[in-house]
Amino acid sequence: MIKYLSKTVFLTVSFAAFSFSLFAQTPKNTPRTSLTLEYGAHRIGKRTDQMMETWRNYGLGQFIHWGVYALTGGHWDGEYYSGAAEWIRSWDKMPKDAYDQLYKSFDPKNYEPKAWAKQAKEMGAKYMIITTKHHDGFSLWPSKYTDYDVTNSPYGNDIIGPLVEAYDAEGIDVYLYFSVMDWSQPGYRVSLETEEDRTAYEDFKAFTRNQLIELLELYPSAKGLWFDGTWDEAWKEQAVFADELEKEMRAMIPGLIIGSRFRPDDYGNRHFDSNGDLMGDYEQGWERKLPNTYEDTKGNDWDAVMTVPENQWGYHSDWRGHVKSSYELIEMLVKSVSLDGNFVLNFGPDGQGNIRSEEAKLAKEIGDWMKVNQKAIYSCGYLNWQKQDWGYYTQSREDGKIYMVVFNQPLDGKLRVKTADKVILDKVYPLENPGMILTPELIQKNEYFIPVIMDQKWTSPYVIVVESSSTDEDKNGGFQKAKT
Ligand code: FHN
Repeated sequence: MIKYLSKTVFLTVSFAAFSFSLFAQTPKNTPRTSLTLEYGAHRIGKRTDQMMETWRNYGLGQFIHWGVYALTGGHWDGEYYSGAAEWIRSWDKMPKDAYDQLYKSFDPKNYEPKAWAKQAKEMGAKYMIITTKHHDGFSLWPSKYTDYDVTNSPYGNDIIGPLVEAYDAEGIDVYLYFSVMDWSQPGYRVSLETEEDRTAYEDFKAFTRNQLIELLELYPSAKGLWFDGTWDEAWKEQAVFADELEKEMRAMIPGLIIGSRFRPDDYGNRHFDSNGDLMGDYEQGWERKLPNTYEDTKGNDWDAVMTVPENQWGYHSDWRGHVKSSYELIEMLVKSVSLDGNFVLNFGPDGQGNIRSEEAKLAKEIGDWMKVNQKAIYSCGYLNWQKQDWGYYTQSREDGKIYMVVFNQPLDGKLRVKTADKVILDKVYPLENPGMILTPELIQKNEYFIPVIMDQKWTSPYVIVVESSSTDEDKNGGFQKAKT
């Protein structure tokens, strides 16, 4: 079957490319042709089970990138590496042999997963993603299938188990990041050019499967897997294998969540299959960027993973360029929730297991904001009212309350609101002061100004709550529809 598939891939690649150019030019709402796919999306539309509902309602998550790359902190031999710190092995100024010996110095004396989990909880994270193995292949758990793991470092102990336990204890769901790309494995290939490549890659696939099953056996409280490093041509030929493996993993942990970065479809397409349907439980393509509109999300579940500097995931001791402020990160969080997504902020602890002070400060500032405003984040999502320049709407999936999160205070103190049709504004008040009732001023049908008190000093983004109901009658001022 694998052989058949790889031939098929070659024969059909031009057809697929042709179809894609057609799709790209197909105007919205025009029915398009459907390819018959054996390994495309498993479902059309969102998962509706409880576990996925929990995922959807997280709002804020934490990512942790940690591995032996943290020991170099983005430098080698006195020289500064300007790429992402966890990629330093691919830098021609760092000899690969030197990198591959780093694990012999991996002994993070200050690793305290309970402290990390407490800090994440204080920040308001509801889930976290930990790099069990990044592209270098160093496994942070005791793996039976490789010697390149934490048990052969001076630290000698499992990193992942105590971390899962600590985060579970804080009520933060854990997701296991796993890079399929693995520079440490002899069978790993970028592409399969020869029979020898194909034979070697079969070993690599068996190894990958073994490690994944091992992870799920060792840490069964994990809620999902967060895949990476699946863009190689070799992996894109593995639709049959990946589909079987995904089914096997899902059978091990009911409700397991796997995003769109794992499987390729019959034509080697990832994230979205050749018919444009999402593969996996949520879209995983939002890395260091956010969608701008709800249309950009195609109505799918999604999360965005974000670095504090421009592009550093693992520990880099010398952040250069723009470093995001908590204000910017809070805005990204709110924007994500307003577009039905989760926002995941990355942390890169140093080689000793310390969370750097800049990240600790951001976590504290975000946490302080969340303590006051979390109702606008947790269990909230998209509202179809026209976006306004003052900020973002979110709406509670639990009780329908609407939250206006204000980042730009209008100079006249009036927040413009354009509702959907047949909506009545019942009660409007600041989240921090529910007793202060604000009276909306009708401008025209479905459009209001909400006056906000100007003598109050706003030091951070604030939230106005709108309780509303809908009516069948046209009560909003009785304006007639314009006839054109
Ligand atoms: O190459 C990696 C990168 O180092 C980092 O792990 C990010 C996190 O989403 N993922 C990859 C690129 O997509």
